[in-house]
Amino acid sequence: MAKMKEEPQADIAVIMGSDSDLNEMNPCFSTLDSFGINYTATIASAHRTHDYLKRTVSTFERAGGKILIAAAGGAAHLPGVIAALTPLPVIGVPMASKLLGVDSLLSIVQMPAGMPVATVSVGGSKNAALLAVQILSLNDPKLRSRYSKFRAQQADAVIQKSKRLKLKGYKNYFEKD
Ligand code: RP5
Repeated sequence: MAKMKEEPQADIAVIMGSDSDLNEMNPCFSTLDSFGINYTATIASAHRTHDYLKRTVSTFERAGGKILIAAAGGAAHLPGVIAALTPLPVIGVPMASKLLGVDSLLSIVQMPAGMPVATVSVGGSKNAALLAVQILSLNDPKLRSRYSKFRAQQADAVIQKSKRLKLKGYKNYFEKD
C-alpha cells in the first residue's frame, strides 16, 4: 500500500496552493494509492509561502523525485512557478475556484514557450495522477502492467454498461435489479 511520505524517496510530489484544494485533489491521492505510488503531499502557495515552496521543490528534486503535480485555483500561478524552479515535469490541475475554474485553467495552461506545464481539465486530479503513472511506467514494467490492467478494467466497465443498456433499454437503465 502506498504511503504519504513526508519527504525523501517519493517519486511524485503533490503540491496544492491551499487546503481548500484538498477535496478536489482526493481523486489524485486515491489513484496514486491504488497504483502503490509513493508521494509527498504539501500545501504551499506560490504567493503566500514562496520560500517554503522553493524549499519543498528543491528537497523533492534532491531526494530523487521525478514528477510534480500542482493544484491551484484563481490566479493559479503555482504550477508555473514550480516549473520555473525545477527541470522535472510538472502537471497542473486547475481548481474549480470562483469562476468555475476557467480562471484557473487559463492561468495554468497559458505557459510561455519554453516552460511547459502539462495541464489537465478543471478538477481533473485523477487524470493528473494517471498521467504521472504513465510517465513513471516508462521505466517500470510492473507499473506499466498495472496500468494496462486498469485500462482493461475500465474498458470492461463501459462494455458492461453498454450491455445493460441493450438489455434494459433507456427507460429502465437506472432501475435497481
Ligand atoms: C489558490 O487560491 C489556491 O490554490 C486555492 O485554489 C485558491 C484559494 O485559496 P484559499 O483562499 O482558499 O486559501 O492559491
